[in-house]
Amino acid sequence: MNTSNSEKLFRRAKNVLVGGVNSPVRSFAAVGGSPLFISRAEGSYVYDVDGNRFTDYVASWGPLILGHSHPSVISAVEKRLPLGTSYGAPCELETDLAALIARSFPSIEKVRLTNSGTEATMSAIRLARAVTAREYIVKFEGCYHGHSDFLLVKSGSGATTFGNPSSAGVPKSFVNRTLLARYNDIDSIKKLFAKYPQKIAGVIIEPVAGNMGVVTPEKNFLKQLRSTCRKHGAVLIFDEVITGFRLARGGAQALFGVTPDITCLGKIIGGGLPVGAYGASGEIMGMVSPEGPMYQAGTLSGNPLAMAAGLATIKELNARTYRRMENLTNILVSGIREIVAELGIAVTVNSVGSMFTVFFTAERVTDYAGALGCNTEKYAKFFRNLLQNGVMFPPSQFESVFVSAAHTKKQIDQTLQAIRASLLEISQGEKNQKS
Ligand code: KE4
Repeated sequence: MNTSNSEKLFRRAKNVLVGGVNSPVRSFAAVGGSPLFISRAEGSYVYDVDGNRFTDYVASWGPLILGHSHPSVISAVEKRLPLGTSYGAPCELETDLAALIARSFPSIEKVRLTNSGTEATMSAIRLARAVTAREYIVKFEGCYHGHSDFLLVKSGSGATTFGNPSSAGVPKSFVNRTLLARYNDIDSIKKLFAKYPQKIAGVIIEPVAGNMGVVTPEKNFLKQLRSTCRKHGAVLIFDEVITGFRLARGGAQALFGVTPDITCLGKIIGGGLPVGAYGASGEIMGMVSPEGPMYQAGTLSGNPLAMAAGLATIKELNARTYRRMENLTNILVSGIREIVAELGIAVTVNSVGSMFTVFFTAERVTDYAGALGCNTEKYAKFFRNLLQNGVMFPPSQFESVFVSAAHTKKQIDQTLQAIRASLLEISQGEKNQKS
């Protein structure tokens, strides 16, 4: 596969962009090789600057649930563009998106829109502290909630991918109020509440983790978390930046029937343009400026182009679309399980809705330790083989694969052929090593 133009552009990029990228996980540093520079994307395909076409399962890390350049999204942004790009003043589209979010999430009465998921979760933590007048927060090992200082502790996604789950540059004083619990282990939470009585402001969790790779909550875990937080007067924050409008129109909280106090959103609600949001009851959100004493702001928050793209995206998401994406995902995941069983490769696949991860381990992956036990070298080889076979998975073991509404059964079948060829090479490599 010729990638000479990408390599040339990467060399140029590295002169002025740190690592040649604007987000570390795009650098391919975890999987080897030079990152592909994309020239255009349409439907479920991305095209690199060397003219190679790939069936895309990164979906810009989640936002492109309809696939790339969906006609409704493009047309909505094209119609909006001549009216201006940003006003720094209220625009009706912001109310329209906030109202759509509130209609989709019964736990949300009022919303604040931001420009990223990081801003949304950072603000939600500040809000939990403002509401409770407490200082400690709890996050789960392996969950990633963006890069605000106090949440960069044993974080997943790129932080784990590059071996710095607790980042340099974050003073100890910034994280000494951040406590860590273990995913799917309710006792680890109960112990923290016992050790820090009346001190924990909030608990933040990815209700389905996407940043260890996909890790699903075990039976009753979220329900027990909900009751434990309520018992101790702590705010429960669902970080649904990935799962919001991904797993269902009402996100993971609809799927699992557990209601958080604050919900964070992002990705899909911007349709591929910069966005984030946090929302809760009117009472809780009443703490946020200008109604209340908790300050948070943003020059481009509620940007009309992002609002137009987000509204157009969500309007296309109906029960039939979700069912179709889930059916295609189940075909893909079942096919992978059959292939690895036939080839005798140690792989576990975790899957929910239209998101899944292929973990290179024989063990179940139910928490961060399980994810860290995976063979990331094998994942890297699998990733590179897939690229050679025209399929783009996320360039890290600790991310989610996303099926979009643009994928077809034919493409899923083709992807399974590419996966078989990619895994066969690994299996043969293992056999050669043994002989
Ligand atoms: P952003 O600040 O990147 O918009 O959102 C941060 C965030 C918050 N919460 C969850 C659950 C998230 O997954 C994210 C960001 N996700 C990563 C990929 N897993 C973004 C990709 C990247 O960092 O380049």
